[in-house]
Amino acid sequence: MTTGGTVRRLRAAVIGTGFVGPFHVDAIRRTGLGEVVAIAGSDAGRTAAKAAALGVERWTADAAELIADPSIDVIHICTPNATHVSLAEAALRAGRHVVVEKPLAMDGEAADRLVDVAGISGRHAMVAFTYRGYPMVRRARAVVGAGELGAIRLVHGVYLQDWLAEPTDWNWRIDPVAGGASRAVADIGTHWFDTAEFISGERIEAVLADLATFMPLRSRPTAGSVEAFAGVSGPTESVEIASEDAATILVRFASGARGACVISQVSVGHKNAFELEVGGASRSLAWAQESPERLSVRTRDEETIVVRDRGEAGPGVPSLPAGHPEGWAEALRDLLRPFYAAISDGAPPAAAVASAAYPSLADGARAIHFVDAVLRSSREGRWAALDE
Ligand code: SOE
Repeated sequence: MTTGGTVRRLRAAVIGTGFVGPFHVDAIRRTGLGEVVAIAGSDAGRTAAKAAALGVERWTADAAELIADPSIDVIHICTPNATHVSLAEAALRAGRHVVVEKPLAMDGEAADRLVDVAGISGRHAMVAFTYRGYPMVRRARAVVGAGELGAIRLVHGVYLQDWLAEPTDWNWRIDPVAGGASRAVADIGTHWFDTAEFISGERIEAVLADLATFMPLRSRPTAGSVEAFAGVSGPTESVEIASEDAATILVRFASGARGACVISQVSVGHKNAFELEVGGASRSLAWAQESPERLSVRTRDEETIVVRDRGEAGPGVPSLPAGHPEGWAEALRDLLRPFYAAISDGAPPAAAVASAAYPSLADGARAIHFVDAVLRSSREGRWAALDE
């Protein structure tokens, strides 16, 4: 979209002002294709303060007001999990393009319904699988896609955090009404699942999962909300916990490849240790989020460290020169840019989805079917298929 030789920036609004919402504000601006015209949050005072801090002029405690505003092109949904589907559905029906945080929905059925709504809306809709935005994740996908590893045998790894390691740590993700039946798997296991499939090009068809709740009681603040990674202060009450602190999961791929992952938010000393290895018949390849600018590629007799160079930046993204570390915030920017470009260019949503220009709601729904299968498997003590 151009006006008088300049690109018309898409007008975006971000709903949700907790941990991730402000990073969406930043990433939208850094795509060069969008401007943030408004934010919405559940608490008027907190939202006003965030708007001031982020330099966003308009704010509201009523998300519906932004969804209904025809001058807004794109709505970002960065709210607790339980509200993703209703907000996304309302935004799509109102004619907005949507970016939805993961996990897309509270269960597979709701996720599938939302995919259908998106399909008939004629709007672009994506789920924020941020880790796909890392240059070396895209490079890993290209290496595997070029057949350099040979037939894939094993895909395995971990996603370990420690911000919920103490019974006094709290966040809405622990509350099943806001977060859902699954916690660690829904919150970060979905990233592992999506990135494993994105890099390996393989599809997980079944899981055997064992979920663990090490702290059956936690202290919940009696007032106010606590953002992810923030400490708790003020009075608390003791509540019983049903969702998992950690999960060990065996995975089986449609091709016959096998894998496993350990997902945990209570692994002391690990902040965001997301690691993935793909082993093929002739090479194996490994990526680790905390050293995101390198890949290790091994043969039987040598290990090569592949580093990010100029070629890995997304098209049009003003990425930093190699050697100037890029990380999570840049990955979100690089994930959003093709989405905003597709809207600006008037690309049909179906074509953008078919070319995997961005992670689609169908990709988001697949990850929810993974979560459902993990819960089923752990409950019933058996292998569970994603498409049961
Ligand atoms: C908290 O576990 C969290 O912020 C997740 O919600 C994000 O998706 C992940 O990228 C980092 O950790």
